[in-house]
Amino acid sequence: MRIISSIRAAVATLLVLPFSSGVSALLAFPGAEGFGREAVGGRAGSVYHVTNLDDSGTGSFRDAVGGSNRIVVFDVGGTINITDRVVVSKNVYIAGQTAPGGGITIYGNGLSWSNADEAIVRYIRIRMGKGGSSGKDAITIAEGQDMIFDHVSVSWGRDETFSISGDVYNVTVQDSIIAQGLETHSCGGLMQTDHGVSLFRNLYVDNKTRNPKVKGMNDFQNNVIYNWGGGGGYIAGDSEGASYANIINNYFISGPSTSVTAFTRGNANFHGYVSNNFYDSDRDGTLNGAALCASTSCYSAMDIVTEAYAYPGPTTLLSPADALEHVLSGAGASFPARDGVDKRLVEEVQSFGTLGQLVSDETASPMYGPGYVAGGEKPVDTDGDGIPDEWEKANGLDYEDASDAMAIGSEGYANIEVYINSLVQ
Ligand SMILES: *[C@@H]1O[C@H](CO)[C@@H](O)[C@H](O)[C@H]1NC(C)=O
Ligand SMILES: *[C@@H]1O[C@H](CO)[C@@H](O)[C@H](O)[C@H]1NC(C)=O
Ligand SMILES: CC(=O)N[C@H]1CO[C@H](CO)[C@@H](O)[C@@H]1O
Repeated sequence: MRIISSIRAAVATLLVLPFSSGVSALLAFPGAEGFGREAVGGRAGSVYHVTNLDDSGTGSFRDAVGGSNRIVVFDVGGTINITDRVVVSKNVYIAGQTAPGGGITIYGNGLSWSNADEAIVRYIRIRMGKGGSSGKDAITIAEGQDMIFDHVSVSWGRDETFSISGDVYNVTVQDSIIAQGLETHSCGGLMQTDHGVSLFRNLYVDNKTRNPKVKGMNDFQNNVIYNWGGGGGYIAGDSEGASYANIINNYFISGPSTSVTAFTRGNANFHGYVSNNFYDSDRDGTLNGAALCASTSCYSAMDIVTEAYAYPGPTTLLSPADALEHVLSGAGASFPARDGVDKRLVEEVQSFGTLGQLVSDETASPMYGPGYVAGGEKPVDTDGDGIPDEWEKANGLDYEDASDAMAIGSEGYANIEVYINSLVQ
């Protein structure tokens, strides 16, 4: 098994080649992978401090992401309640890992990254909820290019929870939790674009259907899918349009709501390279899945192809069991710590079949809304450039000179990026 995994990892690495431009462009951050791995974020811009939990106005999250070319850092932690949807601008790096206390939760409505090219989004919770706009997603991307979502927790979408649909190029969603689309639609999300979506090491949990629904060009590796409902787990296209997907080393686990098998609604237009996807269907409280057979009987009626598509894969391909362990220990906004919602979701998966439920109101038992997120204290930052004094001193910067934060260092990153990325390496 280990040898097979490492051969696969080597193959995955080779597969990157056809997609590199020759000059190796800078990764969005160390560890960025897949189609969205070269997103630039706010590197050529300035630092914006979120200084309050207000819905709008100076120092608010809405104001922070409303302008382009920004690296957004958080001087406060806690829950930001939003009434209207938030629209994110181009070239914004949202560095949720900088928030003190329990980190940041955005609650009450959803966010749009449509046309927010070059987005980097890390360690933040987006929990839409029943008060959000009817018929809208918790996260929507309808147009745009080069975006990476890393360690994001997204839940309670009223339409889809995380939806990429339309003229969208080169997006990655990695190490994230996509959970509990609200009834009655209860959807994990559409992932449909002909121009590249990578989904690596994510947890899809408690959605009736579309966990996800894939169309177009898609790379689905090392994900964990738990407690999908009668609408389906991985929906293979279900359409006329052609799809070309890798589906490798994922782990599907049935829960109390699961009534259909892992793959549904495939047809001959859906071309899938499938390898070593595990399925634990017995809901017996222990993890004991096995690899799905590599034939159409296990993969709906998709067209199974023999060679993987040459998409930019994960640097390290995990076995399905290791992927599960990795996802349970770290997926979602897990720094500085997971919130009560994600803890509950992870416990559901760890019940291996017995916990998990219908949610049409996130404030009712057993979820109790977004929960309490501690505020915390930001570290001392004399020049107010977003980099704490202690780190500036330890790394040869001047803690009384704010201009060094956006200066580009030898690796090609702005100094503040080196700091914010170091928090979570
Ligand atoms: C998407 O990425 C591929 C390779 O990674 C690149 O060739 C293509 O130009 C990118 N498309 C856009 C619109 O950025
Ligand atoms: C946001 O709403 C939640 C309850 O839904 C509450 O606990 C929290 O204090 C609110 N946050 C702010 C900043 O008002
Ligand atoms: C959270 C949620 O909506 N879960 C759904 C999962 O699917 C089952 C079966 O369709 C539904 O009953 C659940 O509501």
